[in-house]
Amino acid sequence: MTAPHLIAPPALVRRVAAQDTAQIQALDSAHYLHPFTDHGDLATRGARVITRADNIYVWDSEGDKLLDAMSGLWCVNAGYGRKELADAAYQQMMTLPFYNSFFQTTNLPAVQLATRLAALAPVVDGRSFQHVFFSSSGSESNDTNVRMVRRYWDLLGQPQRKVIISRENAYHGSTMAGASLGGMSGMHAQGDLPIPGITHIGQPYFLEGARPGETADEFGVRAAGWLEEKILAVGPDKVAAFIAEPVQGAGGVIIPPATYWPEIQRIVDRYGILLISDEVICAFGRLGHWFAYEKFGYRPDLVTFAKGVTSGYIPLGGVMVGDRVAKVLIEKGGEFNHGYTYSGHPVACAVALANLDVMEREQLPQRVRSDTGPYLAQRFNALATHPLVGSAETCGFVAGLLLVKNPATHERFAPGLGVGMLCRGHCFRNGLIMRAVGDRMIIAPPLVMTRDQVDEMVDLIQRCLDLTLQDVRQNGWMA
Ligand code: PXG
Repeated sequence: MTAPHLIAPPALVRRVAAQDTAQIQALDSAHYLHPFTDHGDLATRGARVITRADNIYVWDSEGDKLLDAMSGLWCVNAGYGRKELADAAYQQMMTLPFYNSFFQTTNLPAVQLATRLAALAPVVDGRSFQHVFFSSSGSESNDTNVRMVRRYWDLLGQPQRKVIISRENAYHGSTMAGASLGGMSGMHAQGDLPIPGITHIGQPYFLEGARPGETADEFGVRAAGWLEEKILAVGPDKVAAFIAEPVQGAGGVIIPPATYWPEIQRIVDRYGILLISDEVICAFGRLGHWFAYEKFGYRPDLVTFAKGVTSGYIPLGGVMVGDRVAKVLIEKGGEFNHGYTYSGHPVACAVALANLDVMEREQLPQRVRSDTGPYLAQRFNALATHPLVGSAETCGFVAGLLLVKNPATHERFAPGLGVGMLCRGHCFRNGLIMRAVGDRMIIAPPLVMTRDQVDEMVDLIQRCLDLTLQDVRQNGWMA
């Protein structure tokens, strides 16, 4: 593997003096409203100030080094400190920093990226993705999806087909449409969501949803069956599309049973509804493939992407538009009254092209698929024997483990105890960034991680689990 390069040598990186931290934190809470944050609470603690990063590590303003097992926010697939991505942005800014793609104009990086993505997206059963619609984020891309599927059915003379079915505990973004498609009750509770025409079914979470004695395969078929029940309840002629993440990310790395996706495919085919694969997290090597639908073998009509397409170096998202939808939009559509100022932004597209160069040259998806992914599985799955862990699973380079009171019975801790947050605190203090979603601890490491670094990460996780176990026992929360 080529060693990643620092964008600037450490000596040139502006060091934040230790005494600056408090000042930055004060300005932060005075002026900066953070996403998904309780600001009253943040003001009392002070935000951690991240100052620089390289490879799989980030540093804070106190000089602490952290192994970033979350790739920023599921996005820095190629790792930090990639000079060629920075160079691509610089070159493009000096050549053409911006031009729009409205009014019958285009730009070279956008054309090149669309062409390259069309070639990368696998053809399944003769269905290919020859077209791309660009946005700047996953949320915007899912707004595009809502407008595009409704337009598609309008053009086919079925304007009553408006309903999009999604799943509880899904995450599809934070715009009005994104949050509505998502199945997060806390988001729906703020702002009168979901918007009309969006409805949800249960998630394929075996540990939570299975009946006593039911196998994972049986549960997978039953969970997919909820889609058919919902289609019948809504009325098959009113359903436009089903949207789902291949593996739920923000919901806590929920990996569906092997039987789930084939059964979903059977159902969407039977009723002729469109299938949207939201691969904002799962594409670009995260599950060991360029696109995750290939791993599970289903045939989406639309694929949402963002994050990993630029390894998070610059905002870019979009929708891969399959032949079925593209044909109708192009041949019957006339003008599609939708688009963003930054659709096909030349700098973002140039960075994406450089990122794809890195990923192809270093064969990152293949490495995850056949080398580091299986190695992570082997090391991570062994954590299931820890006295605090009820289950530990991986899929490519995402992984989750459930902290439980009793691993034999999977008895949970009372939700108010916050055992996941306790564990997350130990991780931060021990140099590891790992997320807690309730009592599920989750990771999505940079795809450049080596086997040695997998060892380093899993050893840190093990230590933090031990420390959490100590606390839990001291508090009398388990025997
Ligand atoms: N779809 C999926 C599957 C996502 O994971 C989005 C859409 C929205 O993308 P943008 O770029 O608009 O944020 C996402 C984003 C978390 C977390 O807590 C996850 C995301 C965003 C913020 C927090 O894990 N995923």
